[in-house]
Amino acid sequence: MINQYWLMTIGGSLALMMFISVRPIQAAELDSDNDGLSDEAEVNVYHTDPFKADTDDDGYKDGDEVTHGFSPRHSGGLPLAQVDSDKDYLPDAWELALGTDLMNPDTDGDKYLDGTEVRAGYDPLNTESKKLAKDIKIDLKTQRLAYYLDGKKLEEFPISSGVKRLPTPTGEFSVLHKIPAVHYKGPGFDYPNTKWNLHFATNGYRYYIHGAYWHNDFGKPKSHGCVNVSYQNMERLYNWAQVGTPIKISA
Ligand SMILES: [Ca+2]
Ligand SMILES: [Ca+2]
Ligand SMILES: [Ca+2]
Ligand SMILES: [Ca+2]
Repeated sequence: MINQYWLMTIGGSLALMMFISVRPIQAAELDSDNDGLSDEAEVNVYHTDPFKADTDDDGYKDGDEVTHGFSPRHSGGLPLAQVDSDKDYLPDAWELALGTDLMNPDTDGDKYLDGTEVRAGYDPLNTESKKLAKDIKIDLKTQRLAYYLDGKKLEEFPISSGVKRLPTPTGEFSVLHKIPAVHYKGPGFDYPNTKWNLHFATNGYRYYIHGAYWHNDFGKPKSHGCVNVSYQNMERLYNWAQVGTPIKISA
């Protein structure tokens, strides 16, 4: 009986020791430099230094930068949406949203760059020619636009839709034409060489989502019916959108 008791106790202790010694090695939970990102995520996802809380020496911790949408790898408060660490035409913010590797220009190894695949609507994580759905959603109440690949949000930002007297149409549309530059002109306005225009409806007027360089009041209605987007955000949306990409505008 005594022997059995000791055997059970020793067995239990061994099991407990193994449990204790195995658990802390789970790297996903370890945050060695206490910057809010696990060692595993720093090494495999963000490509930051797991033993240095402020990888780019700009005074902000890696985790805080990521939480607020800034790159922990580039100093100077660069938004993740404006950084392309591996030069594959896919912004770091989109790589993180899609689960591609922001330091590998061809994550799935099929000889097509991540950004090239996404722009053409293909899955950058699948070597087969698999198409992914693109969606643009505009909420006139909140004056915000968001766009998605395969249901994963790539970006969201404020817009300016039509004023009360010249409202933006609501409903389901799609990109009909992509036009690099348009000269918008009418009573009381004249905006030559307006960049990045996505034509989505014609109803007496032609309605576009387009860049706007003549104001910075994004977040409130301002236009003659089009959807105004800042130049900073519109270039990426324009290059990503394809003829046929669905646009849903809700009131
Ligand atoms: Ca860390
Ligand atoms: Ca930093
Ligand atoms: Ca990449
Ligand atoms: Ca690829």
